[in-house]
Amino acid sequence: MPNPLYDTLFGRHQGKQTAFLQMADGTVLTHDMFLRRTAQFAHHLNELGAGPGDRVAVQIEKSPEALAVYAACVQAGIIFLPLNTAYTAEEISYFVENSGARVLLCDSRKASALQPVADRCGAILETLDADGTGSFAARAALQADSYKTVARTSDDLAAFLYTSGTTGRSKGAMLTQGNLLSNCETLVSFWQFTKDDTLLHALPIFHTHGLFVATNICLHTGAKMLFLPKFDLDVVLDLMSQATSMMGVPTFYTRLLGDPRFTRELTSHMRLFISGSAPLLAETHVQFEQRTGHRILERYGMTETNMNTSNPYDGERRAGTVGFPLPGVEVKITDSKTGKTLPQGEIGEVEVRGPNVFKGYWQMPEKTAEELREDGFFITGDLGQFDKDGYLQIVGRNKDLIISGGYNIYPKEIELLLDDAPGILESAVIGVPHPDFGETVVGILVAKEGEVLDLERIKENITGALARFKHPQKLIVVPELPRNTMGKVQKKALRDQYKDLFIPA
Ligand code: MCA
Ligand code: AMP
Repeated sequence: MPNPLYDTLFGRHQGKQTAFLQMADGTVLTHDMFLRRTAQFAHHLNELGAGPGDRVAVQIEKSPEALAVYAACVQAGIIFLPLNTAYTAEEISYFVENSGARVLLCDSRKASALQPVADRCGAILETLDADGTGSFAARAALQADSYKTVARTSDDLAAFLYTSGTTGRSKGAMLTQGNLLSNCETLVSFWQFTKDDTLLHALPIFHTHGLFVATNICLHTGAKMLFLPKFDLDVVLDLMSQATSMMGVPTFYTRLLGDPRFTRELTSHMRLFISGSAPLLAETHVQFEQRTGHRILERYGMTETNMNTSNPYDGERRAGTVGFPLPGVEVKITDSKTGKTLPQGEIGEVEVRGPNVFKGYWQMPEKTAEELREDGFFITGDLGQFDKDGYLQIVGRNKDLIISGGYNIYPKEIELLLDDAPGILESAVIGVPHPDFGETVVGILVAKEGEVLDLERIKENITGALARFKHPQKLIVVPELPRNTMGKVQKKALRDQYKDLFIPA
């Protein structure tokens, strides 16, 4: 029975004894070992009551086990819902409840904090640790190591990825098998990946970049992954000689450039460096070429769409641009108010359409209708323009979003918490330039009349509620927020005022 995503990424490697995953310590996993584990996981998920169309939420460390849960969900027709390992129990609670997940898998260190969440949401909690232990692994080990793949069509849902919203409420982007597969096939051929590649994989696998771009491409081609739990500069430098290619967020590349061990010699054998998830400064692009002789290939994507545009593999990779629409993907620049297509050279809203574009937001028809037009174009919230040669430049955002080290942070979520803290009249959260993360979070606070704010206490309130990467790096108290004549807070004025906070003089 066909299951296009499983057959293409996993099934085709059945029985192969080639090592496709290599850990930092040199241990390897073959396709055969991996797929046997996958089958056991699929059986156990069924045993826990999760079947086709159900959601399984997963907050586990990057590991072969985490990848096998993904594979098991695809094989069993279950919707895979990966969650950032930095999320707090409070954040996880929303995702489990909103998605109606039947099973929640977590690291055993988090089990006591997440058990009440699972109980409240009616989900079954099991543990799975990066070393292969945990209740889920132990019970799965008792299962058969082959599994009858559940039939699926391209239109069936394969994954939910939650993306925050400007209202502060996260939305579950529903991605189909066809969305993931079509994009993966396009990228394999566009970036010329083959089974002979070895990808230095230091990205997390709970987001599009590390999972549906990096991992899917390797699974599709049978390329090997040097599978690192996180971006550790020493380890990355150490393993670079074994790789042919690397994908990363701009912070990876600025950190590499900051180290004298990163040289032309170290990278001379490399085929390809790809950057995305956040803007790569033209300056970084130039420095990278001067140091290594390689031109980074920058591409542009979103959770809702996977990858939309890419600089060419052969041909000029133009700094400060995200290249051309990928084959099969249409991109247009429109007037935000009228929706009409603008002439080349004008700045407007970036809209995209293609087989890569998601199905909509889970149980949010109004939100879906606001962003996904009836004719299939998705309004990205990014502002861009095409240059005279057809390269797309992302020049800004029409949405209130901060991207820190490749992670998206929606100010509203933090503002809602700050506004609730004792003594605060109102707040504005902004992103300011940061040398390592590209942008970082700053909270601007106004106290209620006669109140003196206890900033330490305010920070503590945030700690329990929000993942660490969302915490403001600085809180600043001001007498009032700048507003325009309509009374709207002028965040641009605040960003201009505080733009040098983290930039060394
Ligand atoms: C970690 N910290 C951060 C971030 N990451 N703070 C702000 N922004 C971040 N991105 C905090 C930790 O909480 C900790 O705080 C301190 O920094 C050091 O933690 P550590 O784990 O050592 O951090 P790191 O390993 O240095 O991580 C930085 C990183 C990582 C390597 C840039 O954030 C990363 O791998 N980012 C990639 C994100 C990504 O994959 N995005 C793709 C989204 P403290 O010390 O105070 O406790 S998909 C997407 O956007 C679309 C589809 C696309 O186009 O790809
Ligand atoms: P996410 O919602 O996590 O999928 O993040 C998607 C957003 O990341 C896009 O809407 C852009 O704002 C941003 N993004 C991704 N790639 C790039 C890039 N190469 N240049 C600029 N922004 C990017």
